Amino acid sequence: MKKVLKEKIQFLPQVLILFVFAMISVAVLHPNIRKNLRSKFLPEKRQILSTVSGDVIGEGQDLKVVKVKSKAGLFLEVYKPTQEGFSSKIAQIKLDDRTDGYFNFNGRASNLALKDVNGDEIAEIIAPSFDEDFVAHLNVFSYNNFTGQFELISE
Ligand SMILES: [Ca+2]
Repeated sequence: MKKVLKEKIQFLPQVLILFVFAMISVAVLHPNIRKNLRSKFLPEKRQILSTVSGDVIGEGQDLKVVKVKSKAGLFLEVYKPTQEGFSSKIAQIKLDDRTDGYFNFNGRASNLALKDVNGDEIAEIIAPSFDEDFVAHLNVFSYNNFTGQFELISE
């Protein structure tokens, strides 16, 4: 009887190791746990939804407009090419809505487009989105030369 108890105690460290190993395996294999662990260790996921190029500030140079989705919401980012061949971010605009949207642009479904809508010969950025009630919004941003900012000109 005493011998059996002693053997059980001897096995205890091995059982503990097995138990810890099993816990780690569950954490690695279970998608939800893995997702939670990953979100704690990795930087915020950034998804590029769409990219267009055009002269959106009227300087005769094509700028790159990127529609981005991240945990913080929907964003438009505007990049200007530099002489060194890189591009520098000149604007980051946060959209009020969090869900990407599409609209009919020149007969095609588009989630980002450039078009001069106010007739000043400078293209506006058109970025559709959906609000929490799934109501579609067509966000139109125009560059203001005086403030150096992109301003929402649609409702
Ligand atoms: Ca315009």
